[in-house]
Amino acid sequence: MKTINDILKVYFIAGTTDARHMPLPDCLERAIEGGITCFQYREKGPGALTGDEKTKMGRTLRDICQKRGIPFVVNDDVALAVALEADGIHVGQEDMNASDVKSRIPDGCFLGVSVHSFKEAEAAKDAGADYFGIGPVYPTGSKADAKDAIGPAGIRIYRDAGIKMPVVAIGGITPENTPGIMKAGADGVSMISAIAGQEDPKAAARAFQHATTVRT
Ligand code: 3NM
Repeated sequence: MKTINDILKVYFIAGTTDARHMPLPDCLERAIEGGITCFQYREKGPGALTGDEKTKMGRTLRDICQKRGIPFVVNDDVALAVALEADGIHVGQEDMNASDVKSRIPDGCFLGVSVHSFKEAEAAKDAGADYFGIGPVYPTGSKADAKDAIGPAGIRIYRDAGIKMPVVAIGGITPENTPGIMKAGADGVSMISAIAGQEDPKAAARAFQHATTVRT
């Protein structure tokens, strides 16, 4: 059985506007062929789908993930996560209270929380988080309100503080900078543009799969 650490390894995140060279479902199929270990549907920003269109897209993406045995995670939208019987939900600090979310999701649906400090990490753990998303490690063009980049050292401080929660790093991550992030103590890397923005999402995903397993 897959552990949460296995799932976090190459954690692809995207919404419809992030897929630059093809429709998102095609991009997801190719990313799966390349070896992603998890997919998060994050429909945000200008041009994002809403309402029925969002639900319909979510169902299409969930079906692709289900068919290929890849965990399907919904960003921030508990009602959608429950309706689509998602494998997981991810929430940011601004978006929703993690303990509220925990109380509304079924047993077996895992909970990821974005954290930016030890205090937030403790609160997320108390709320029942299954993993932390920590970033931005590097500057990102994919999130309008991203904080300052913390570098791999910003991941290591959580490990040095004795925090053992599974961690996925985020923000400006490429196959090239992945080994240093893993070495700093991350269990996996998550990315939007480095897969969704590429002409060949399969090759991009494969490069990440390789970069998370090489020893430095
Ligand atoms: N959250 P890219 S950075 C969704 O710091 C998200 O919490 C972040 O996109 C955080 O891989 C980010 O294209 C965007 O840099 C990541």
